[in-house]
Amino acid sequence: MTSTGFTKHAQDGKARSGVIQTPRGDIRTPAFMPVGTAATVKAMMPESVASTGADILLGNTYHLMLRPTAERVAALGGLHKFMNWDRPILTDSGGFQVMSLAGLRKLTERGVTFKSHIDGSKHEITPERSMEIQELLGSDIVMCFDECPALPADCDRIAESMRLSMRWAKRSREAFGDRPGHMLFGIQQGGLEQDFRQESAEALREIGFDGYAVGGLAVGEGQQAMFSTLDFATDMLPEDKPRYLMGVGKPDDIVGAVARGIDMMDCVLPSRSGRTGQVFTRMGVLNIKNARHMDDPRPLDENCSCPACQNYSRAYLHHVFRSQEIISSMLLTWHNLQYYQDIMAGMREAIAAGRFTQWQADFHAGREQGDI
Ligand code: PRF
Ligand code: ZN
Repeated sequence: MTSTGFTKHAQDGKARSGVIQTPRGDIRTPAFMPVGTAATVKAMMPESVASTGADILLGNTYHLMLRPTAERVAALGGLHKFMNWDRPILTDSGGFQVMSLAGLRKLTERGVTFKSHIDGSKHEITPERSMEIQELLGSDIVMCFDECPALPADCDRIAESMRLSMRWAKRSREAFGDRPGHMLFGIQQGGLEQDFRQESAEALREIGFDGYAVGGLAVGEGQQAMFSTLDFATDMLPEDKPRYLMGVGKPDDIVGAVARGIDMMDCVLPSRSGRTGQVFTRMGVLNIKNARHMDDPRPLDENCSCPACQNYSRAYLHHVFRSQEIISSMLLTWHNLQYYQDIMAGMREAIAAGRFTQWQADFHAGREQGDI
């Protein structure tokens, strides 16, 4: 079995570029992972997702265990075969989604029991069960089972929750065992508090993981607080392992996170926004629903290589959005994912060339032109 690893090629300030090696192919970092919650990146064919430059997708334990079930996916040959994506897949462990999506739920030392948001049926996830589900799915990068409170939350609640997640991290590590070709990532918690983040990082380093995620951010604290926390949180994690900021974010969140030493991110924003008509461009955000696009023959972004920009006018995209045509979601999602991957590629090149500071300045200047 080919082994896994992380090779850092360049560093510029705190920003790093490199490669995560897996038997299913390399992941170039900094990496953005499109979200394929229900075994599909909504409105996209897998080959189209790959064409944007995505090396890895994110899948979800919570959704797939409820429907179609992990056992069914395993019987059909695993998630990669099931959804026709042969590159790496990272799966989230379920706890965070239970807390944000499930109905009635109960948290104990053992794990979490909850009612499905789909049919109200009762389920349990423990660290051991989460590891089993992620193995059944065939995930390449498995996430520890964790838990995190929405912010603001009081200090005792944040500390208690973080310590529970660290005990679950140990159980996740033991249940995962030794699986060559697969990686297990720990998840740092601890809210915005430096000492809790430190305690969490030490607990995870003591256990030992193939990569380290920063969890519990982008949960209502705002960008400034998130950046201030990242200013110290990433430094607490091993320098020679990939660092993953979970569930982030807007384009400027992503750039700021990379500047603070983050290597991987995921977010529903580019794909979800594609379906609601919000379009990300080098010049800023536009909403295709707006009547001012009705007669506009220009593409969304002159400099974008995606099919929406190569072949269609803003006027057409406005029309199909207003008419609720399926192609609207397809084209806008494709464009947004292309834009996110272009940002990542731009950052990787700039870091390698030692000009990341200039790249950041250009990125911010481009978004302030206002004429979109
Ligand atoms: N833990 C897990 N998944 C997550 C988060 C977390 O803290 C977040 C927080 N932004 C998003 N997804 N397991
Ligand atoms: Zn485009």
